[in-house]
Formats: sequence, structure tokens, C-alpha cells
Amino acid sequence: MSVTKYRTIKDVPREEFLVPGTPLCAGCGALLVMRLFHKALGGDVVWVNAAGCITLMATFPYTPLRSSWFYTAMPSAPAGAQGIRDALDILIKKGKLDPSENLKVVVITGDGAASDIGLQSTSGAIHRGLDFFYLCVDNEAYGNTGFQASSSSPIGSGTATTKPTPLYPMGNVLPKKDLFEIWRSHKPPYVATISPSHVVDALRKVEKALNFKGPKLFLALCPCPTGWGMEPSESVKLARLAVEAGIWPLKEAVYGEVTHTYIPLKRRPVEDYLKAQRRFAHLFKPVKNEGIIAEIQRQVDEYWSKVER
Ligand SMILES: Cc1ncc(C[n+]2csc(CCOP(=O)(O)OP(=O)(O)O)c2C)c(N)n1
Ligand code: SF4
Repeated sequence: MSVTKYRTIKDVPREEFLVPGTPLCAGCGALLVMRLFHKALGGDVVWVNAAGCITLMATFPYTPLRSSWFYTAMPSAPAGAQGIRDALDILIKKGKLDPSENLKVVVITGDGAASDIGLQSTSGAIHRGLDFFYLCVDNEAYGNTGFQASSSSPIGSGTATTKPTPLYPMGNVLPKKDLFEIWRSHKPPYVATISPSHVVDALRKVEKALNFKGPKLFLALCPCPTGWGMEPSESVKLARLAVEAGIWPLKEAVYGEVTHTYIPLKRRPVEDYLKAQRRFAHLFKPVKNEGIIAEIQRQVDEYWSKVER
């Protein structure tokens, strides 16, 4: 049996590396995940960020972070991470930096940078075996610029660029890219999905990933009150509903081998999750779009039918 220091919610480290007072929206799921991730990694971190909502974390000269920050263009956070990792390694090798002062290099991006604009440099970094963490805070759209569709937006969702029209009454017609599988196909040491609703699961995964040298992905579904159209107080509830409905499977892959870390005993209907958000409101009013709701349910059922218990 593996030994973990995270058994219950009481084991969440109390130390804060992200102090109150950020310019992000109230209830932002990405902020919750970043705070949690930092607790699991400790303070010796350099964040490498591609333009997105999280960029608001460092609005010069202010920052709520107690760790270091490096800002890059939207496509090139992994390239920035490579430069920092190389510089740290060279300084340590030359004896100019004590190994005890080494930093963990952590890329943080939204799904647009992770799945679209930055995918090329990410693939290169994984291929080179760069020793870094990659945290994708997936709000399923380009949040910072007004919630336009990304390739991570789910089918049937309304975004600024997939508003329901008479021609496309279901909103977004394209499927969500499977970033977990894209990463896994590169065979890195560690790939995981996490949720702000399953805190102990997330902490354990970061704890496990710390044992691996090389690229490590964390893909977090992050409710976005502004874009999803729900109350800031409901973010954790929505994140939990996504897990319980089977829409957001909690899993990990160590050198490509997948394990589900939580399997809902009885899945909630996807409808419960969809109707709790304004971005799916057109699927229920003025007439219920039974066809697309059934299709979303079918896709979820098909996924779980292949999962071994
Ligand atoms: C190459 C490039 N294209 C467009 C932009 C404008 N831009 C800044 S933030 C942003 C949205 C980023 O979306 P995502 O990566 O999903 O992160 P989120 O804002 O949702 O956290 C865009 C399009 C940019 N900075 N660089
Ligand atoms: S728009 Fe959404 S993702 Fe961006 S800061 Fe606000 S809640 Fe967070």
C-alpha cells in the first residue's frame, strides 16, 4: 500500500503561498486549483504563465504570490520553462546555486494555450523530456478575452463564438479535444486529471508526481462563474457534479498506464450538470433539445463502459 501524507481534508497544508486579494473573478475555479497546487508543491516554485486569466495574478508591481513568476507569450510557456530549467541546472552544476535553492518549474495555462496555441511547444517539451509540471486550468473557453470557444469547449455549449443560432441551435458543434490522451500518447512519466472539488485526490496526485523527473501534466476542470453562468459560491458544487455525472473522470497515467482514482458508484444524469449553467440554457429553453442531451449522455456512458472496475 502506498504511503501518503494526505488522508483526509484535515491534512491539507495550512500554509498559504497565494495571499488574499487577487484581481480574478470571485469563485474562479482556476484560482482554487492554483492555490491548492501551490500548497502541495510548497514555496520553491517558479510559475511560467502564458497569457490568460491567470496572468492577472501578476499585475506589475503587485502580486498575491509568494513564489516567482515568469510571463511568456501565449504559445511559448513550455519554451520559457525549458530556459528556466536549463539556467537552474547550469547554475547548480557550476556551484553558483545551492541545490537546496532549486525551484520546481511549473507552467500554468488555460485550455486555449494548452490545447490550441501552445500545443506545438508543449509537444516539443514533452518529447525532449523537460523536467517540469504543467497545470492546465481548463475553463473550457478563452476566458480572459470574453469566453470565446476553444478546442476544449464541450459540445452543446454556448460561448461568445458559438452562440445558439437557427442554423446551429445546439451551440458548439465540435467535440472537446482530449488533452489527457494527447499528452499520454507522448508517454511522459505522469498525467492526471484533478478537480477543485476533490482536494485530497489532487494533493495525492501532486505528491506522487514529485517522485518523477520529466514532464508531468495536471489537467483541472475549473468552473468559471462568468463564462459558465452560475453563482461564484457554486464553483465547487459544479466541479463535484461534473465528477459525479462522469463528465470529468478523475484519473492518472503513469508512463501511459491509466488508473481511475475515483469511480462514481451511481452516476448523476448529465442533465443535472448541464441545467445548472447558463452556457447550456439553450438546451432546455424555449424547447428541450432531447437529442443533444441524449448524445452527451451517450458519450459519457460509452466512456465509462470501457473503464474496468
Ligand atoms: C498568440 C496570441 N493570440 C491571442 C492572444 C490574446 N489572448 C490573451 S489571453 C487570451 C485567452 C486565453 O485563453 P485560455 O488559454 O483558455 O486561458 P483563460 O483566459 O481561459 O484562462 C487570448 C486569446 C494572445 N495573447 N496571444
Ligand atoms: S473569467 Fe472565469 S476563469 Fe477567468 S478569472 Fe473569471 S472566473 Fe476565472
